[in-house]
Amino acid sequence: MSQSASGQVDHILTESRLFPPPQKFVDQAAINSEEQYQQLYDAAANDPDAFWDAEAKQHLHWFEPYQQVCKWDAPHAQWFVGGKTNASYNCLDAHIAAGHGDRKALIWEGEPGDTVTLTYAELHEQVCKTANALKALGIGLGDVVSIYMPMTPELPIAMLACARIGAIHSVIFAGFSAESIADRNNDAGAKLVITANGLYRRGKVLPLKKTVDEALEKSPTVKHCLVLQRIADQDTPMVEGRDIWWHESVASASNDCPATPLDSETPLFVLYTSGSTGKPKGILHTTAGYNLWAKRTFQWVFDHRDDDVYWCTADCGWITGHSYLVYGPLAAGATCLMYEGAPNHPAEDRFWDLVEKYKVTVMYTAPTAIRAFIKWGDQHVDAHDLSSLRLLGTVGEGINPEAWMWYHKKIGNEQCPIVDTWWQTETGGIMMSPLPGVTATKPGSCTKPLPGVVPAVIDEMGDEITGHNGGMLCIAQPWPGMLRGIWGDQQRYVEQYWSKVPGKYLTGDNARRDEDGYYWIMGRIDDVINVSGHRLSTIEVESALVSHPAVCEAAVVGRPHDLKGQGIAAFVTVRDQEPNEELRAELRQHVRKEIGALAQPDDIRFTSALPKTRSGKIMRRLLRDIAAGNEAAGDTSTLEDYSVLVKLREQDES
Ligand code: 6R9
Repeated sequence: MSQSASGQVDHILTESRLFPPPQKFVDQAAINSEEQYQQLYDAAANDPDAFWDAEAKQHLHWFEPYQQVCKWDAPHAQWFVGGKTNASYNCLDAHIAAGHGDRKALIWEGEPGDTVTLTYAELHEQVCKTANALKALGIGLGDVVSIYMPMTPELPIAMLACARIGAIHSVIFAGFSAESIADRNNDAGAKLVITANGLYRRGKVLPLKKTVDEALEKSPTVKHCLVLQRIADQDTPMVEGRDIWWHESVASASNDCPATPLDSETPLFVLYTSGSTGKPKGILHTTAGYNLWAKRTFQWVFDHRDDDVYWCTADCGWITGHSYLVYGPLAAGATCLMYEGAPNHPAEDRFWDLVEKYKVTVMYTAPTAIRAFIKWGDQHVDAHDLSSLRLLGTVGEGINPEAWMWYHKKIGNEQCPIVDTWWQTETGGIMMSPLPGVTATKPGSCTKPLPGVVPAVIDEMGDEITGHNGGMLCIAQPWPGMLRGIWGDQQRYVEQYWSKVPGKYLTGDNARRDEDGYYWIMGRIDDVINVSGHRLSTIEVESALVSHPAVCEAAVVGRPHDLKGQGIAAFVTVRDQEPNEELRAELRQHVRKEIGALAQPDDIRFTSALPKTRSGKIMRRLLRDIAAGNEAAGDTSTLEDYSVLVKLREQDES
């Protein structure tokens, strides 16, 4: 093997299994032929203005028409310029106007088992009352509202109430520290924080309001705090003049609150996402383009039908919760299941219990959850009837082919297509994914771009890679759901996304395109490992490890190596067995056999858990520091469980 050409990433793992959609699925799918997909794709690529004009007219409500479909002043885009719409109207009023007010919008279950069901008409009423309560607190057009809440119905209600009056929401994962909340409040200039007096997590109560109180000591822009009483008998000190109970102010508010006609480019929300170094950045999305992208990608990718019970397991604190629990499905009139708590409470079968109980038809979750289910054992799945499921989705990380196969067989009973959806906070919605009634899937590939998405794979010299090796994944044309900037830092927006490859959006991921035009995400650009001049992708080595029956999860990073430049360090969790030297040798041999000597890890460290973000992504950056024997540096605020890092460090010292 010669050294990687022009900084391309070598491709070493071959996955040749192919799964065409089951005929039963094809027969009922809205888009069910390759020709249909190609027609849509070509129409959007050849004449984007005409394509998106027709889409926007058909799929959004317009109080006033727009004058221009897309104004592209690179790298700044405006979509549906001069038009007036409202995302809350599109998600609620539009369905009531169409006579579907009685349709179920949200079916919610709390961790303790309490439930709430809201029809579109009922959700509309709650949103209107909440919007009026916000107005009474002085919130209006352009004001930023931080939302730090449990996964209760009031969370999407608060988001939609902001959208209804042109306030900008900034949802913060309920789990972040007081320091992180204050940072986000200050960066965005938030005027109000909405929270709850507590949150159930694995049967325990986390005192959210206490954390917010601490944050508010360092958040001078915040004037009020609206507090949901999630926990009945919890002592909750309220600050006179600042803190207001949700049940007092919302209950007494009027239910009459027409949606404000908002300019298409009115900011809808900021969502903070961690940079690999430095402070988190507030990704800005605006009203019309984002709403259209979330709605249409939802309909295309999940083949949405009115009788579906759709369940996205993501938290609203993550972009997936914004686009595929709130704005996409509600704009499409879907019935959404929402669950408050942990997947292993009271037992490891909670998700399957919910699927059976609510007859979920479409389920969208993350590889990290799938790997946890595998680890917990098949008996939890076997105890439930999952025959209502017709479609499965994943998002957040690459899915290792063996985890894909488990999802396909064990959860999908080989009857459900799997949509592996690649996208980012910045893209607003799904960019690449199979269309479930069309695309034959390959485990580990997000397959093809959606209409309107023009990907390009670029090498270090800035040239497009036409072969099958990997390079920087870029997007060559603006699309309606794209971010409009980084809050308060337009220069960082230009530098980070538009400077390295001129004229193209830099995703920060590496990818390769195979012989069939399928895309394979190879991990973050920063995570590439350079072994003796060969550039290897983390996911391929990880997938080779995970294909060994003893391995549950694997994270692979580069570490300094005297001879090779970088050596490979693998952090591995195993399924029900005690790891030992024999297994370590066997795993090295296994990787050698699967993908070659070059990719054989120099160190394998067994661990009980990997450091992850709150949305479940493995934080390889921290592992890199540990593998190199350094203190983990940089931002650790997004780490889900700090004790994992501490344990790994201790192991290192022992
Ligand atoms: C939606 C979301 C974005 C990053 C992205 C990539 C990784 C997401 C993926 C995937 C491989 C997939 N990622 N989906 N990698 N296959 N299907 O996750 O947004 O939290 O901003 O993360 O996640 O690395 O660049 P966000």
